[in-house]
Amino acid sequence: MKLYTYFRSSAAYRVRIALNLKGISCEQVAVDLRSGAQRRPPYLAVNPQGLVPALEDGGAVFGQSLAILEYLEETHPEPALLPRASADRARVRSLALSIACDLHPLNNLRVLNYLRSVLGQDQSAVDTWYRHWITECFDSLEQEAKRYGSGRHLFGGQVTLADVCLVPQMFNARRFDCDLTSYPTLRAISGHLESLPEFARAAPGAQPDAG
Ligand SMILES: N[C@@H](CCC(=O)N[C@@H](CS)C(=O)NCC(=O)O)C(=O)O
Repeated sequence: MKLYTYFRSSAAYRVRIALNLKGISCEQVAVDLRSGAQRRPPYLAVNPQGLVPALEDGGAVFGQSLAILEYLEETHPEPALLPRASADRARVRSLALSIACDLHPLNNLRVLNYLRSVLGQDQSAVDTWYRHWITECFDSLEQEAKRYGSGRHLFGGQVTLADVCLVPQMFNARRFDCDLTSYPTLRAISGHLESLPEFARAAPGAQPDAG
């Protein structure tokens, strides 16, 4: 397998965590988002969506971290990152999607660049935008974490796809100096997960292209 990744990409960070949890060895190819490599022909030939991550396996290449996570879950079922019962699986997907579909796309690099360069917003306005969407998502996620989590996981007592999405999003929130004092449950869960070797090895600072 080959993963097209960038150290600070939270979507790629999700996939790195899942690969580590499932013990899958994978070649990593760095795509430098700072220089715009994701929008140049060599990478567009790999992934026409122009975003990282992309995963190559057995001649197939596809993007979208959630599709990749589901693929890994189907091809390498152990350890399972989705619970067994259908309602529990739906809950975990719902938690993961609230981050991956409702929050992350609003704060993506290309959106922030568009706010700055096309709509002429200054850094303070961009930061306000960023923090607003973090708050919108984390307010509800904190309540759901209390309701469905164990204090160490967003759902139940095992690592799930929801946790795989949470930790990179917490990293992003800290990077943008978001105030996380209102989210003690999310902070406790993330703190626990980040101490696990599979999460630690996937962290941005531990990647070869970090810098
Ligand atoms: N929904 C996609 C989002 C992928 C995505 O937004 N990746 C970001 C990095 S986290 C990216 O490549 N951004 C490049 C850009 O905005 O130009 C996924 O989950 O894979």
